[in-house]
Amino acid sequence: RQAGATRIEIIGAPIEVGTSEPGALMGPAALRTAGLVRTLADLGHAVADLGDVAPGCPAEARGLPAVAAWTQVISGRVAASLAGDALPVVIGGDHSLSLGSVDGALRHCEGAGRPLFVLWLDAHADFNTLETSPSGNIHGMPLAALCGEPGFDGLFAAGARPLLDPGRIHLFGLRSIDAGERALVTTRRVGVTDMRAIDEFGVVAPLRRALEQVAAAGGHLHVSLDIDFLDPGIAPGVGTTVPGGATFREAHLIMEMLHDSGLVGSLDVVELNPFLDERGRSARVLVELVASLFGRRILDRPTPVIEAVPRD
Ligand code: 4U7
Ligand code: MN
Ligand code: MN
Ligand code: MN
Repeated sequence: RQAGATRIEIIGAPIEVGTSEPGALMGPAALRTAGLVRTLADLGHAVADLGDVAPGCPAEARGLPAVAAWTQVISGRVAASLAGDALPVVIGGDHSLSLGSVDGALRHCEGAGRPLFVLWLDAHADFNTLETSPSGNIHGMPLAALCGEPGFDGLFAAGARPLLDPGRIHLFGLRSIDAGERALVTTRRVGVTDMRAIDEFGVVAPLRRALEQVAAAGGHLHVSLDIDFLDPGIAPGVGTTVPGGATFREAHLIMEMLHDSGLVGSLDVVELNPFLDERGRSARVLVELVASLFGRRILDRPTPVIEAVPRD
C-alpha cells in the first residue's frame, strides 16, 4: 500500500483525560507546528489534515464517560478514513485515544474480512484493567479494554463489537510493567519484544519476525507509537519517562522497516506533552520518525545489502 504516494488523513485527538499529567492536549498543535503535514506532503503523499475531532461530551467531563465520547468519535473517523481508502494518522493526545483508533480499524477489518495486527511501540504494556491499575489512569489500559477484559463495555458504541485478539498484539520496547498487567500479558499470550530482547538481538530480527506474521495472514497492521518508547534523552516531552528506551537510530530503522514492509494501514502518534518538552525537540523527533515510516530514505533507491554495495 505504501509503494509510491499514499492518501494520508491526519486526525487530531487533543485528549488528556486518560492521564493525570496535563499538557498532552497540546500534542496535535505541536506536531503540526513541527511540520508534520508539510513533511509528508514533501515526500509526495496526498495529505489531508482533517483538523481536531471534538468529543460529544461537555468539556468538563472526566473519567470513563469522557473517554467513551472520545473513543466513539475517533473510532468513527478512523473507520471512515479506512473505508475511503486513506491511511489515517491519529495524533494525540494521550494513549487512551487508541481505544478509538484501534476500534475503528477493527470495525473496518471485520467488514473487509482481514485480521488486524497491532504493533505497540511503548515503554509500557498498557494492559491494566480498572482492577489492576495502580494509578487509575486510562492511558495505561487501552489494550486490555480492546481485548475485551471486563469493565470497559461502556467505552464503545452500543451493540456487538469486534475484539482485538491478544495474540495479534506485539508490544515492542517494553521496560515498565505492573504486576497485574504482567500476569494478564502472559495468560493472554500477548507478543512481546522487551528491551532485554532488543539489547540482545537488536530491533531487526524481532521486528522482521513480527512483520512476517502479519504478511502471512494478509493482515492490516496498526502501529501505535507512544513517544515514551524512545529514550527520554532524545524525547523528553512526555509525562511518563522511563530510562533506557530506544535510540534515535533504532527508532528510525524500525520506521524504515515498517515502510518497506508495505503493511502499515493506520498509525497513532501519542503521549507527546509539549508542556514538558525542551524547545520542540520531541515534536521534531516524532515528525522525523513519521517521515521515515512514510518513505524518507537516505538514497533514492533501496538501501543495498552489504554484499551488493556498489564498488568503483
Ligand atoms: B502510557 C502505568 F503504573 N502502568 O498504568 C499505569 F506505571 O500510555 C503507566 O504507556 C501507564 O504512557 C503509562 O498508570 C501509559 C504506571
Ligand atoms: Mn481497506
Ligand atoms: Mn502507552
Ligand atoms: Mn508508555
